[in-house]
Amino acid sequence: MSLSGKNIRINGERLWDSLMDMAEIGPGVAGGNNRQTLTDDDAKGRELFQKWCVSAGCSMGVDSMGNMFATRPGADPEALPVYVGSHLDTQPTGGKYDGVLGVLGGLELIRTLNDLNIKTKHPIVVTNWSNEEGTRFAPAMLSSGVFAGVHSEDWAKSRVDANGKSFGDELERIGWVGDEIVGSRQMHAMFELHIEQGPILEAEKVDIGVVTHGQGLSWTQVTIVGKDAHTGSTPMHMRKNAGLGMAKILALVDAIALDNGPHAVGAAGHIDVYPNSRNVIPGKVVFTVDFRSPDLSVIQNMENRLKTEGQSVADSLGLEIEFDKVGGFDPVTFDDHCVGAVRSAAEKLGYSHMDIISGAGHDACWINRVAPTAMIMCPCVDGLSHNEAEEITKDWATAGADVLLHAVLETAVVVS
Ligand code: HGY
Ligand code: MN
Ligand code: MN
Repeated sequence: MSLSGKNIRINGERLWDSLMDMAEIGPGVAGGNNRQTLTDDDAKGRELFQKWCVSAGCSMGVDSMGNMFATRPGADPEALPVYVGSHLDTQPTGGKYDGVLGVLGGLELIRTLNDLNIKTKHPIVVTNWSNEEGTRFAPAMLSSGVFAGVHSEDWAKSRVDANGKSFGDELERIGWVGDEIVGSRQMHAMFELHIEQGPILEAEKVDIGVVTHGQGLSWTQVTIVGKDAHTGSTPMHMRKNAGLGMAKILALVDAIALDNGPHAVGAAGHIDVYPNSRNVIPGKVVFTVDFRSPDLSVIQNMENRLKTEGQSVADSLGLEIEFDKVGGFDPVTFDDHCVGAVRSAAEKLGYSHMDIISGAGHDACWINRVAPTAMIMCPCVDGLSHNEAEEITKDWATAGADVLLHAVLETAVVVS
């Protein structure tokens, strides 16, 4: 069948309806989602996704990290599959589209091929990667990292949440430990559709981001120990105020990122203060510094400055300080051929497009280590994400899924 290409599009209404149906599961408090990994809501989202995939004629596979794989058979069962997908887990105050667009955009691709009775040589597999966010169990992209051989399965399953529950126990509890060996699957290629989570595409009035690279990430957990004491009766010169040490170091993190601008960024999103009582000087604080840059040497320099200058801050205040690397990955260069398939799909479909570096981390960043990989991005309103007000337009979602469809058709080879 000669695919003219231009007239084959996904069903944007159906995709949007599926996004809205999934958003009903694990609602937030302000219109977004709180469907954190391995919670009962995550399990419900998995069940709904599986139900949809089975109705679309896919066979389901699940590996021992709970990664889900829905396979649409190809004409050549020996041909390695083309994978698409992303993640269904969300931040505690997450949006409806981060990750979910990539999973349901992949499902919509399958539904469209079924509607048009299109057969591809390579099978196509839609994936839901467990615990992309890393908010409940650090680090982010945990299960795609195990799949890519970056983390051992035992280490990953030993990661604990704020209540001391382990990934392995929680995956068992929700009943999503699969029988496949994680990482045993071979891929012909992988494409991940994702919202940009930044302001560039919207500001440039461009529909499609052709993601050539992903910036690197570093998570350093900082523990500062001082001494709990009375906030009223303890003279200032006698205090060992861990909170003050943290405040100075958070200002240092901002300065380090700005000194490495314009592409470096830095902040701390996770902060625990102990005992966190209004009239007790904090005796201990634990926080995670998130540094990112497209340049690995810049990330390393930022980490080194944090340690040396953070240590001086602690020494000056009589505090103990510890730095633990709890997550990170090097900057990523995606596969030229797959990136080319994304770019030519956007061109063929007449969508405006531009090359872009991903500011956020994604499962594709790890899968790029084991298979030719590329990403497609669509804009998001005000560049906002990891916020319940995250928003995209139906047109943006449709354009992204259309480009995903055609990039996959080019790679999976249409036979009829
Ligand atoms: O942290 C990230 O960049 C991703 O959203 N997990
Ligand atoms: Mn994401
Ligand atoms: Mn996210």
